[in-house]
Amino acid sequence: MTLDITPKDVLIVVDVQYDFLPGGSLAVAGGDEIVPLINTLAKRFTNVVLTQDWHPADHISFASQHPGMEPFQTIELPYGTQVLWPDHCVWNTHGAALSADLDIPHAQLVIRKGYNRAVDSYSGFQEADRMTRTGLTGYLAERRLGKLYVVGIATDFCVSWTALDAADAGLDVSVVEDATRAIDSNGSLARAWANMQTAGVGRLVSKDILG
Ligand code: VGL
Ligand code: ZN
Repeated sequence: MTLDITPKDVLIVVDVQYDFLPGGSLAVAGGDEIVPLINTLAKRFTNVVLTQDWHPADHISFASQHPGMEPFQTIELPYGTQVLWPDHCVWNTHGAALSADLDIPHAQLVIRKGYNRAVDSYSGFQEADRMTRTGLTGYLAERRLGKLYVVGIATDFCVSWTALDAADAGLDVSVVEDATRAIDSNGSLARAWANMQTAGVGRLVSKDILG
């Protein structure tokens, strides 16, 4: 059965940026493969929101800021455990740009996140301190928008954190699995799906929408 996408539903396209695509500094395997599918899905939606990871060059999530530490190790920060990353998505660099292969001219909002040096922000809704809001909840409420469908990169970080926050806000949210790709560091992908299942996030494939 094909799902009925209404004019009130929203596709959230997470972090389809060069640094997360093959050749980028935090390349996610197969990230480029999902771009055509995301473009096809986006044509079914009246409302598309894009997110864009957008860090200052000295961002606290970068291993380069912590002498002796390597990417994918973790540190403890005031807001909790932080995975350290290669430098990525530094604002105004090519790596931070949205892929030019995205063909979604009708996208209406780009949420930038991770611009505060001392706090990471995987979710499109709030920073990792779980206090600082991006405004996306208010935008969706004011526009009276409905169900959310989340696609993009990376399934186990920015996609799942965005979906979990949406569920937490009481929104109806699903992840379209074949339109995502994962980093999968230290079991993060299995953990993300378990957390999403517990939170009531739907798990779909693109065929459920496209037929
Ligand atoms: C992301 C790690 C660091 C993501 C962003 O888009 O999933 N992952 N920054
Ligand atoms: Zn980042």
